[in-house]
Amino acid sequence: MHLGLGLYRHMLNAEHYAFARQAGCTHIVAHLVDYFHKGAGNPRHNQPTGGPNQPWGHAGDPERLWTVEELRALRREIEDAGLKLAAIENLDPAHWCDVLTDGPRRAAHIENVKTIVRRMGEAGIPVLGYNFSIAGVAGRVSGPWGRGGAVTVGMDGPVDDPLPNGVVWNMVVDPDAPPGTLPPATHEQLWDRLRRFLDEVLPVAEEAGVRLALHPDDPPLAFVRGQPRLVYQPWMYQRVIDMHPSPSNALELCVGTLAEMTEGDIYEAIGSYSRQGRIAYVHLRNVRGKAPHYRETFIDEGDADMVRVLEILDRNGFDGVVIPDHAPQMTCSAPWHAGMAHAIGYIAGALAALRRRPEPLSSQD
Ligand SMILES: [Mn+2]
Repeated sequence: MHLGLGLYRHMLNAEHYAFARQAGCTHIVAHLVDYFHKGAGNPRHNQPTGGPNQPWGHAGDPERLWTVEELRALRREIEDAGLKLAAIENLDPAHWCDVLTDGPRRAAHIENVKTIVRRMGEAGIPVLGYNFSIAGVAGRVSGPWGRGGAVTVGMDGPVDDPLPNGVVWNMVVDPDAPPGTLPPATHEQLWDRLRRFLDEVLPVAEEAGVRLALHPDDPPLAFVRGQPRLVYQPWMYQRVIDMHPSPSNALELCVGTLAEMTEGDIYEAIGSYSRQGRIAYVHLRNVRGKAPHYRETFIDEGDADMVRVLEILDRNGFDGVVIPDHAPQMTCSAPWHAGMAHAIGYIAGALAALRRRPEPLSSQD
């Protein structure tokens, strides 16, 4: 198991690579989508939140896909800093929103995804994290709810105001969209859209040597903003695995999102996915409560036992990358960095203790 750090687009630079190295990370997960673009009230030193009904920001240029040259340059600068590029996290909704909504440009948007996957293969980037969600990471609120008053995010009940036209995946994809709202899909339609997406893209991913890694729906609810969600209980993740036996059909396992789910047992679920070898990489964070009433917490103060999670992954031979997911903002002049350094240090300590231990403490997982 390897320790990594996820960096937002504006953090993909030498300073943040040095920070990652100094904290003990060996890998980087890179976000190429600028979630903060034109996003008023969405500070860049925190995870993107928007408001319960406000999108993060504006999506990128629909006509400009990431090039092989820029992907290679990114990998090279990360390797030059003594790190490895483990994954690209998230597609730009500008490039594939009609795959999510089954819109009129769906065929072109599927080709966009195939092109990006092929280019990642050419650039030697092994994993593409994605989030097959119409509303995206929406409906959350922010406040001083972490230990000692650290600012963190959470949810205060369902958010079902309909999604306006021109917003997909919590970003503005069409600023000139006519007034009105996006008609709601059904759960069956959404699963069918995923099936068609995997049917079309997985053969390309296999050929390119790229794994597609699905993040569960955050927050995990049956509906957010009137749109259905795909993976909002642990067994639905298994349904994704069962959909295609391809090793390129993998999970971006988000432990915090799993802990927010109302059904199942996260230790059993993580044991099962890891025994099947279907976890591409892991988001590690903790939470108190369950969707739609929960708070993100420091990694060592929530409901879930992070050491037990790492122990399960280790015992089942998981050899991928673990990154801290979101962390609370610590009160200082570098709130994001301090929150991340705290989480990384905690994970590094837990991994060191696991490596020293001759036998796992518990054997029921
Ligand atoms: Mn996550």
